[in-house]
Amino acid sequence: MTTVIKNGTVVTADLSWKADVLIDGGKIVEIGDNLKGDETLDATGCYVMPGGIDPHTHLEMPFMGTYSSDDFDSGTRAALSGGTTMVVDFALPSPGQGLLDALQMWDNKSTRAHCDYSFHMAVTWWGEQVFNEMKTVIEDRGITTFKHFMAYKGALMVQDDEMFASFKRLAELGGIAMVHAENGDVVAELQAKLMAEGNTGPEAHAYSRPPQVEGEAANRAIMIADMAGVPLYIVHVSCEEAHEAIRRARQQGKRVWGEPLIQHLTLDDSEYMNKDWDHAARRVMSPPFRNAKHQESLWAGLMSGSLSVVATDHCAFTTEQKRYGVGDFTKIPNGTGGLEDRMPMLWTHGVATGRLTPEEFVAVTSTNIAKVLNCYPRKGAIRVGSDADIVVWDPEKEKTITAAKQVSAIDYNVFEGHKVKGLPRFTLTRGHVAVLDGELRSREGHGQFVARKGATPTNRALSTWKELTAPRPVERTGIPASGV
Ligand code: DUC
Ligand code: ZN
Ligand code: ZN
Ligand code: ZN
Repeated sequence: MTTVIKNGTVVTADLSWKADVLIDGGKIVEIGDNLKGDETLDATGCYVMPGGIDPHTHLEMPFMGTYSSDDFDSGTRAALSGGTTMVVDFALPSPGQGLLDALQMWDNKSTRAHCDYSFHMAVTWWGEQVFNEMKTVIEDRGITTFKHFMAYKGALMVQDDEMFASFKRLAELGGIAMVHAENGDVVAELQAKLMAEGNTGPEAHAYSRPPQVEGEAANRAIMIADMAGVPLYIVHVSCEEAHEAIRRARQQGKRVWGEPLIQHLTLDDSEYMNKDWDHAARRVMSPPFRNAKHQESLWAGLMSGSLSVVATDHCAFTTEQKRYGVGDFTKIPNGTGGLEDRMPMLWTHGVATGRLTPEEFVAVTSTNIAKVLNCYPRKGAIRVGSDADIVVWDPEKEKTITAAKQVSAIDYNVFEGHKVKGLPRFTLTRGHVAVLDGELRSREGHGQFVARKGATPTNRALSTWKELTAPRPVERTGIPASGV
């Protein structure tokens, strides 16, 4: 059965034009005028865009003594309802656990996915087994992006020597390094000091993770990546200090990308001052929300191209889970939701305000990350031969975000009460219409794993440059006799 999307405006990262889109067998087979199919979706007044890709989720993630509450079932349903058609989740070995072993756990969880997905691998410890398995993970499993936590001391954090060893291995294997950039040693000291002083509430979470801890770690990771010769992707960039480091690195020709989150773009640190403990604790995530100065920096980064991708770090905990940290803010599970709201919030606060063009919106929600991850143009494109992961976007459709109507499994929404204008009329995952006029008709298990290849064009360019500029011995004519 073929499906045709009619009368819409196709919007890609570099061009918009009026055209119909014909889909067969889960792929886009034709783009043009007056196309016909067995099933017709009317896109009059709408933009026909590549479905969103959220490259940063934690679904059913074991963390801080519990599991995040959205799993691959509710999480990917939430994604589709908001126009996101692919998620990339972090497979997280516990310290000492092998990479392949951890992957098996993520394979088991992800069988429930309603949309396509891929994984990043986390390097949470270092040893010969990790070194060896990295090759298998990249070459046999198609997972090429490896995250390093510079925070969460005593749990997920890795030291500089471990990070340098891992980065060098990735450079050799054609992988990409990712970091959670916060100085975990300093955070641990600040947490202990705040607690000792009786600063136990959720606001102290923000005090313990000032922009300096993020800026320092971002700079350090950039320098270590440069010395290892590996491209670097910095997740959840929340402040000017980290953005500045990325901006400078990119201007110097370093291969670095920065990823702000929709939460940091649209919510600020005044949330932690709320008199209601639950309200504040529900917004505890790392890095924490920042003030308007930092938010403007992030927006400017998206507008100028120094920041490349908008994600969510979707890691949803219920109010009950958040209350593990009553009396001790360091025990509040870190994480907020956003999968369902990323696209409408970014459209409302980005495109409708004139900060972003529709084409730039497509770039930062889909195309840029598809290129970084090396799954473009299968994903992130409206193009003949691409997967029919498509969102038909109605710029006039409005709603007020509320937990009462969300798909996510938790009992609140950090964007509660925000009005959004710009929502999916249809969302298609490999041709299957998962959202039809706002109604969710997704299928559990429809989602497929997206394997990716390493040695991307960026990897190859960087390794060529590093080889060309590597230290070489000077060839001398007259070498004096040894002095001994
Ligand atoms: N930050 C969060 O807030 N949650 C999950 C992991 C992370 O780095
Ligand atoms: Zn992180
Ligand atoms: Zn994360
Ligand atoms: Zn808003």
